[in-house]
Parts: sequence; structure tokens; C-alpha cells
Amino acid sequence: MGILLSTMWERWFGGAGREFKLVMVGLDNAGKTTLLYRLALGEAVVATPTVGSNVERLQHAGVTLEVWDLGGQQGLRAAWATYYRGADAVVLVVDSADRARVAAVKNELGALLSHADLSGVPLLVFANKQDARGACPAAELTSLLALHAVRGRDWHIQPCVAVTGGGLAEGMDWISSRVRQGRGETAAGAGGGGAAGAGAVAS
Ligand code: G3D
Repeated sequence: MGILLSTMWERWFGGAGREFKLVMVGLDNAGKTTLLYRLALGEAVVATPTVGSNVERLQHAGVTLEVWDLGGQQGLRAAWATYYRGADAVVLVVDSADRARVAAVKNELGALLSHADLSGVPLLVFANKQDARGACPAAELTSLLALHAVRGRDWHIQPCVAVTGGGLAEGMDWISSRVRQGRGETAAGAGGGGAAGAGAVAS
């Protein structure tokens, strides 16, 4: 299992020497920890809490991943620039079944996308918990989060079920192809590139 997942990380992000920084954000309970476990980061990674319990810094196969809980973090925002600087991509994890907090997610997304250090950085939205009763389909979440209004960056929304791992590989394929393009590299087997500001909804 560990070898298989390492191979997947190699495929997504290449071997040693390549450094990519992904910032993963989402409200508490969105499924970030579950998703990370499914991506096997927990197996070969040292997690170092940096600011309270709200951010973790993880490293695996040349990828640095900083994971943020956005809920209730107003007081910490002044420190965000430290962590966002140099990010190659942003991954937003959403609990698709938590319709009551979609507005809060949209607010946080707006703040994130207007951050100077994340300008032009590709955005992957994991519409998680698609297995849950009443979950928003990705197309509906796209509308609720106004993703079609996102300008100046590529974005992609990927339905997923972090508890089973369904949809995660597809999302990681997209993000790895975009971060490589951002570095001027070509990803073998990656899908075609989109124009700046282009978005896609996977179903
Ligand atoms: P967080 O790290 O974003 O705060 P967690 O979120 O990964 O801790 O997940 C919060 C809860 O959501 C967990 O349940 C977890 O099992 C559940 N969860 C995560 N992903 C999915 C999913 O795809 N489908 C469903 N149905 N549940 C999911 P508990 O009960 O442990 O709090």
C-alpha cells in the first residue's frame, strides 16, 4: 500500500529535487485530515504544527503541503502571508453536505483568492462527502461558490469521497498538471491546459 501510494505521488509530482508547495484549506470538519490520510501523507511524513493547531506543514516526495483550518481564524490572518508565499496551488476542501456553511466557505474563498501571494495560483476544489445524504453535486456547489466568476487563474472542482478515496486521484492529476505547467514543465499523461481564468466541473 505504501509503495503504491508513493508511486502515485511520484507520478503526480515527480521525484526528489522538485519542490511544489500546495496550500490546502477548508472549514473544520470538511474532511482535510481524512483526505490527507487517503493520500498517504500520514505514512511517510512528519507533521509539524506551526501556529497553534490550525496549520500543519507536511512534506512528501518533494511536495510541501500546508494544511489550514479556516474556521475561526480571523486573528491569525496577519500571519497567512508567511505560509502562502511561494504556493504553487491552492486546494479547497468543502463538506458538500454542509449546506448551512456554504456561505462561510464562499467568504473564506473570496479572502483567499484576493490574497496577493496567491495571485494567479491554480485552485482545486474538492467537493467532498459526495456520499452523504443531501450532498451538493459539484455543479450546484460551483454555482453556490460562484466559481465561474473566478478570474485570473485556472480552477477545477472535483467531486470526491475522502473516506473511500473516490475522486482524489482525478483531483491530484489535475493539480499536478497545473503546478508543472506553472513551472514550465510538461506533465506526462496530463490533460490539456486551459487559458488563464479557465475552469472545469468534473462529474
Ligand atoms: P477536517 O480535518 O477538515 O476537520 P476530518 O475533517 O478529516 O477530521 O473529517 C471530519 C469528519 O468528516 C470525520 O467524521 C470524517 O470521517 C468525515 N468525513 C471525511 N470525509 C468524508 C466523506 O467523504 N464522506 C463522509 N460521509 N464523511 C467524511 P467523524 O465522525 O470522525 O467526525
